[in-house]
Amino acid sequence: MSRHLLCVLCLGLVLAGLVAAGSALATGNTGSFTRAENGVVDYRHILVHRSAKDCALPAVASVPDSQVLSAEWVSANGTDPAYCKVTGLIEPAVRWVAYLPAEWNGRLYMHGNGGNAGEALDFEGYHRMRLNAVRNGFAAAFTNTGHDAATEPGAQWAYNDPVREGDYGHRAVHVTAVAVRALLETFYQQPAGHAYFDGCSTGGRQGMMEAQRYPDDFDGILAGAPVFTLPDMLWQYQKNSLAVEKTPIRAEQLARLGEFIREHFDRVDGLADGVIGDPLAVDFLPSRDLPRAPQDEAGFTDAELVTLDAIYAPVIAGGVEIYPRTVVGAELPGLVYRDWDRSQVNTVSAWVGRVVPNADGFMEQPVIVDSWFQYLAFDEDDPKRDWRAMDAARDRASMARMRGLMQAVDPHLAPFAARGGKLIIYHGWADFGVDPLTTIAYVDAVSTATPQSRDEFLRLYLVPGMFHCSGGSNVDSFDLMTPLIDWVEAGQAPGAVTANRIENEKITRTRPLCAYPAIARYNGSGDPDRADSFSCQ
Ligand SMILES: [Ca+2]
Repeated sequence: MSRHLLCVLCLGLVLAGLVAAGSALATGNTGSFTRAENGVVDYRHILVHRSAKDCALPAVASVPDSQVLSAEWVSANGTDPAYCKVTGLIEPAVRWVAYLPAEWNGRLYMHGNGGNAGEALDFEGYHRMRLNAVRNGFAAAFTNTGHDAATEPGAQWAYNDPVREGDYGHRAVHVTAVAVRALLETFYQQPAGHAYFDGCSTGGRQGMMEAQRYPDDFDGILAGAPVFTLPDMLWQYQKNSLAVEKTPIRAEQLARLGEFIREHFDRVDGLADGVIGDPLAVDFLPSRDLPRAPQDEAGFTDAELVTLDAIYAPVIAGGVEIYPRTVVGAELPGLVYRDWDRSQVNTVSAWVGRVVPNADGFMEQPVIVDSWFQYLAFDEDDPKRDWRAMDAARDRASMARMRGLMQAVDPHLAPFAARGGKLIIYHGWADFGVDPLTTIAYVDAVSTATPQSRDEFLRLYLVPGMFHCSGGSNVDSFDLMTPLIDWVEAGQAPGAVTANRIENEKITRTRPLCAYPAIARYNGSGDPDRADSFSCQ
């Protein structure tokens, strides 16, 4: 009976993990091309026309190093334009899909993956991203990175498989970009004039990897909330998971924590709006600052304060900081979308489902660290490895090979900059899954490592209150792709970009996103829900 119960729990955990992976898939920001009319470059101008007769398999089958598996003409339907859908395979298991529009603007758009990747090529959220690009005239491409998450969930697919680890790490996006460029040249009888990459989370890491390793693949790269310090980020997840396993954070205590932070730190940026606009100006240590039980009946116990101190602390291994401290902001409730559907929304803290159980009792961080520590973080895999028993100071050296495959921390972007490449990175200040301080540290490192002025090829936009890639307590809908294209093709460097908060399909707030290190400051008067009441300073 107890064994049966355990299995039911096991299954529940696996299913919860799949559900979480599904939602992580769709955490990509979907604002690209939404402000096309603001662009200097008219990328909706059509250069080449194709029809169903051009979409026969023999006609598109010749792609070097790639097997073309299918070609299917998809007729226009309502607002969806007609396109030729082509799928292919690059050995050993990198599957790709490309949508080639009947009316082509001469450009390639490729979007990235989420979480552990391995998504189905027809996954609805990504299909919609590609259609969005096709609607604007782009050919659109995507790869599963060389494994299938449906048959091998979590990181199991990487068990003793360095080839697929390398495909997921960096190779799959590159070889797909090369293959689809060749396909475009065959189909349209002319090469793509410009190519763009758009990804968040794992997709953000892929974008940075492309700029660092394969600088010729893309002219413009939009990289959101990049998970680029793998596998070191997992030590942060391990630290948090050990802490909450010992003393959990109860839901009512998380609410009190959020309330304390709002009450004490919301105004630090000059405006009480429920958004921590300048987290770097906040100094917070739970055991020093929070009210204590039992003196305060709504206070925190000593054990709870130990857990909270651990969550906010950096990871130090052998005297070296290998992952930064946690900034405040993610505790506050904000919008969380269900899968790719922004109309299905929940309002919770970003801690929920990560280090505090969600309604299904699921927490993502221990599940991720468990699977990755067994199959994808260490140079030697071990399905019996207990994530709790690992020690960063002792065991981090055993990640050297995997760091080489997974991390995208090389700040030397000179080749990318020299060929005219432009990189825009964005990151939510209230991203509890991937610390925005890692991204800031990278951008600062690029400034010193690359001879060209960083202003000429790299922008960072930090989004106050935004969770991982989207959602949160502030604005989260913005089009950085249109300014990126203007930068690449018209030499117009991006400045402040207006972002929206959208609720029930209505814009309820606009704010400027400022290029780092500037911060959007309230002017002291005017509607706080209007972007023109703020200045980048
Ligand atoms: Ca504020």
